[in-house]
Amino acid sequence: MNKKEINGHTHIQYQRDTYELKEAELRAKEYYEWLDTRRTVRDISDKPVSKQLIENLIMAGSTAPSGAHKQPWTFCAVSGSETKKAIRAAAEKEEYESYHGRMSKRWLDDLKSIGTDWKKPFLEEAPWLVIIFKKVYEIIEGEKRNNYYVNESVGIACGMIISAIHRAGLVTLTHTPSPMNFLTSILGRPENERPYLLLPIGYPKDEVYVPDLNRKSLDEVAAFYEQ
Ligand code: IYR
Repeated sequence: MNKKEINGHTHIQYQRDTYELKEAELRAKEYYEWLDTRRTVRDISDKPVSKQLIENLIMAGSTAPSGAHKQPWTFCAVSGSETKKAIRAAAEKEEYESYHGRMSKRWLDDLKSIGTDWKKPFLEEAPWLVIIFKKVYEIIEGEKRNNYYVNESVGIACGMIISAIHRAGLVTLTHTPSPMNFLTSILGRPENERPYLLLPIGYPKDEVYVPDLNRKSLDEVAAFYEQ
């Protein structure tokens, strides 16, 4: 493998697969069409999912690019029923408050078509909950060192684990109880970590319904500048 030194650090030659344009176009189209079959599913079956599968999902998420390659994330995977129960109780307590006063009328109206409410049975029914924590800083040699682009990095890692979940034929939903600091205490996370997103993961229940929604068209989501 070819190597070179940059600022005293070894760089290795990038080995890549490339495709002729026609093939590349087809691969991009197929990947888009496959990603477009993903849906957020709230009815998650209690059918078991192995720890090995979850480990590989986490590793897929952890391939995300990150500011200065600090990889500022911890994926906490919960399968223990007592811990799931505690998380559900705390999340529902917060969500109850949110749905009964903390969220605006417009927000509640926007959620009507989605059909969510303060009850979160998936937090106990799903075989696994993966809670992604962002590491705002690290302590190195007793010194506090802030990480870079933490929200961007962790958001990308979440996107990558979500696509890996879809690839495995499993389902998830992006649960954001608010406030979600109860997760820090229940999971005993250190002071430099903040909860970012909770993903319950499992098989869908046998018969599941999801909102009949449309995704925005290319025209609505993109702007091209070709001059
Ligand atoms: N976090 C709450 C409310 C909620 C907010 C949005 I924006 C959604 O798209 C769905 C739900 C909850 O998890 O119910």
